Amino acid sequence: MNLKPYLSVGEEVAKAIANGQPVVALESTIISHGMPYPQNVETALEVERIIRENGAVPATIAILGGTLKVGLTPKEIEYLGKAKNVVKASRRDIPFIIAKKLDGATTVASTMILAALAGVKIFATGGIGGVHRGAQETFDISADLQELANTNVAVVCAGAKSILDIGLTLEYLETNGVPVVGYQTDELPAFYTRKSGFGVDYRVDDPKEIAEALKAKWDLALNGGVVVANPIPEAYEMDFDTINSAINSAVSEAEAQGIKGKASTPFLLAKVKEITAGTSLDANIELVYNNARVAAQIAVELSNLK
Ligand code: PSU
Ligand code: MN
Repeated sequence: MNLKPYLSVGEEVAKAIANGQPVVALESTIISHGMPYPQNVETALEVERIIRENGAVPATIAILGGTLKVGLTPKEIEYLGKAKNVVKASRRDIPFIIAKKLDGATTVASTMILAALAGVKIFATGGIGGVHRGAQETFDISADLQELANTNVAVVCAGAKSILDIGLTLEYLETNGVPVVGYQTDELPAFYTRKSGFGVDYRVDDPKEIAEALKAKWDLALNGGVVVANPIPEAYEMDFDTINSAINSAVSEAEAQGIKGKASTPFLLAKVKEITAGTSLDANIELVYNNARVAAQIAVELSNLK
């Protein structure tokens, strides 16, 4: 594969990868479509700081002017956070964003693809896409799940939001052989809350044990990703009923307005934030910090095993 014309890896990230040092990938749809300015940029920069503090090198990923970038500069993060014409880029979009020399914010799926191309194995984000409620009618299933089935990157997230059908999301992951690991929990967290009513496949309390499982999985060519579900810290958890009633209203409004396809997830996130008067955004930011910390710890352990 000749990546040279397409891929540009930041200097610090390239050095770390070459030396087998720990690197954590970060997505950019959360910056451009998941949070408003300026909190999006502040959060993205703070996440990078937390990853460094925990001994790893951050690699924020996006497509800029048609170039696949692994390791943005703070200036590029600021640009993405303010820019208006950034395309939400999943797997299907990548070749056309390259050909048209556009800016693209990478979802979980496309961040995994770019991370894997560069050789980055651990990725921290807020939440993954999944099987949407009503998918039996709409067929709305995030391409993130198919990517997790195929691409060798572990995604540290705060579980699945109940804008999704969590039960169906878990079934889909099971069919595709994607392990769902609870970090220090027996129960899958539901993003804003620590509980979802659904269990995880394995509880693991120690980043080293997760690293050992990842190494074994990929040594054995059991290709695909792993979901590491890390509950939001108790202090920032939202009230279960408050957040669920906000999500229910957001889902009804999306249906009423006929919101479909790639617009669906950003619409729901923005609505939930509006209904909760911004408290969901505060929770969202804190859980991302928490995921960055754990992802860095896993990346450090994985680099020690090699
Ligand atoms: N969930 C969040 N915040 C986000 C996303 C999901 O809490 O920003 C973004 C991620 O980039 C994820 C994408 O990969 O939405 C999923 O979009 P879709 O459902 O269209 O695949
Ligand atoms: Mn979708």
